[in-house]
Amino acid sequence: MNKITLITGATSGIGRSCAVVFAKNKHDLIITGRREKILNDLSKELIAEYGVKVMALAFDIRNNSEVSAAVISLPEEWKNIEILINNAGLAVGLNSIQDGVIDDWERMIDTNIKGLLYMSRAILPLFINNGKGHVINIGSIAGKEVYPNGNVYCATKHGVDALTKAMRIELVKENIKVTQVAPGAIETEFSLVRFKGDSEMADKVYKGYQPLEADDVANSVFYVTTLPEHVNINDMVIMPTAQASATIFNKND
Ligand code: NDP
Ligand code: 8X3
Repeated sequence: MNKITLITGATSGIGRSCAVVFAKNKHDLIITGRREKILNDLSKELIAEYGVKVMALAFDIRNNSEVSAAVISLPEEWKNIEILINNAGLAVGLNSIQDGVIDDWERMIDTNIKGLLYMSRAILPLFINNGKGHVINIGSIAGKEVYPNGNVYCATKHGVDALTKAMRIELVKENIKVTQVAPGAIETEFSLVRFKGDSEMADKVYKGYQPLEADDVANSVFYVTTLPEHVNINDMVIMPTAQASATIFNKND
């Protein structure tokens, strides 16, 4: 087997781009997400194009029984995972707290915080057993700043920021690297999900400036895995050149 990398949320956006970049660089992959057909199609594509091994596992990361069953079901040779990319996540809605939709809050908290914890809880014992590993958590500029109506999404990404620091403190003695990659605006399915399928609203988010592409982030994620054993990047904030903060853009309209 090549080096094994597990990527959550590989059916779209950053996760999908990471799958392509890591496969290109000869990593065998465990790719996850809920949309099974997309996972299976991607899996076939990566095997054919790059000659790597790919295991597709479809499950809902919000459900701890599904997460642990998927990890337990891995054949022994696939348990030698070296890199975990905790990428699956989403924003749903953009409302003030007083107008908030409880179900939206629960989807974000359950996916972005609890899902990342379930996945980490399942994989970290394997890393500890192997005496090494690298966790890369996909945070956000929303985990560094709070913006109007971003409340719960920002709280979940501040949670990812805190959990990344916690993991680094708790895993340093285990020879496990922990990195956060925290991007600004990237054109993916993110805004379509946030605006519940309203493509006009989603398109507006990326108008008048050049957002990041998923590949920009995937290449950065890959870069942090290429450093020498004794070097770790703790935190990487990656922004479009035209974005100075969560809310300040250089837009031409
Ligand atoms: P996409 O919507 O394109 O991708 C999100 C991925 O997460 C999909 O593969 C989706 O898979 C998966 N996912 C969502 N919910 C679940 C679930 N319950 N169980 C399993 N998988 C799930 O968005 P991005 O690629 O942009 O987002 C990836 C990460 O990057 C997220 O954590 C997001 O918060 C973060 N981010 C995004 C930014 C942006 O501007 N786009 C900026 C900063 C950070 P499926 O639907 O098949 O389950
Ligand atoms: C996604 C970026 O600024 O829309 O995490 O929250 S933002």
